[in-house]
Amino acid sequence: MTTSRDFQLSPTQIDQYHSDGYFKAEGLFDSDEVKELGYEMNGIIDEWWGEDSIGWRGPWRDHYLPEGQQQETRAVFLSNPQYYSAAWGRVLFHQGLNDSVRALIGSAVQWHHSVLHAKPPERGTPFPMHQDYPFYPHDGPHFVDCLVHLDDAPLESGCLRVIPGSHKQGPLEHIEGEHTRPYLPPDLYHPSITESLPVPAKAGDVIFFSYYLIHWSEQNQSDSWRRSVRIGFHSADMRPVDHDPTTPYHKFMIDGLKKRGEEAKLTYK
Ligand SMILES: O=C(O)CCC(=O)C(=O)O
Repeated sequence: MTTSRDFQLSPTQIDQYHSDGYFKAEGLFDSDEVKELGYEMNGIIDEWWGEDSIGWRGPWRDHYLPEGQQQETRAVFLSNPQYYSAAWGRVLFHQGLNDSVRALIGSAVQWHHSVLHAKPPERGTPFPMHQDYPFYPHDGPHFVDCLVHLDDAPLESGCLRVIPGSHKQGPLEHIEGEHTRPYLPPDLYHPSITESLPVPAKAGDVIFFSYYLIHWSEQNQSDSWRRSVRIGFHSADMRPVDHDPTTPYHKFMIDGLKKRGEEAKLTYK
């Protein structure tokens, strides 16, 4: 029997990741795993470790939401669920997820972040067109974001939308600053002028996408929650762009062996 733990990407899926910048792996987490992870995530939110907010802030809201509704959206965000739940810790080493990431970016893989984006029913926040690169710029292209779906995400739930092939442009200039989360200038990139593709998903599906891929999403207008957790992994020889190469940069290795390069050793002195 094939289980989600020995899930293997097909050559077509790997090709799609390289040519389009994304692909969806259906049922990578089986229904028991989704149930456990969803239950633990709700427990974490109920303990109120999560942050309840309107969603990403910034002037992009004027371009994406009708007048009067710009500050009316809701979201629950939470970073690093593995700090609160062992099941979420095990996800980092989930065999199907690790095998997939290795097939996309190579055999030495370092975990970078895990973050919950939960969109409540009816007014769950939209996200503007953006790449993930400006949120955590690194010195190479081999950075993959994995969007693990805990709920079904049909069109009306504000599912992920992507611009296939846009990752080939590399890092683009975003509007950034203290007042906003990074977003692409709406006169150049906006749903009204830029074609994009919705990627509806089911609970247990994972969308893999390059951190250079342009993506966005609409409001959740359904009557159900849309919870997903984005987990970022990169090739272990990459570093944050402003990182001093002679100082250690350690996070969990989830696959393979990290080479030392110029990096300083941790010492016991
Ligand atoms: O899941 C969504 O609705 C969008 C998430 C997103 O833009 C991101 O994780 O960078």
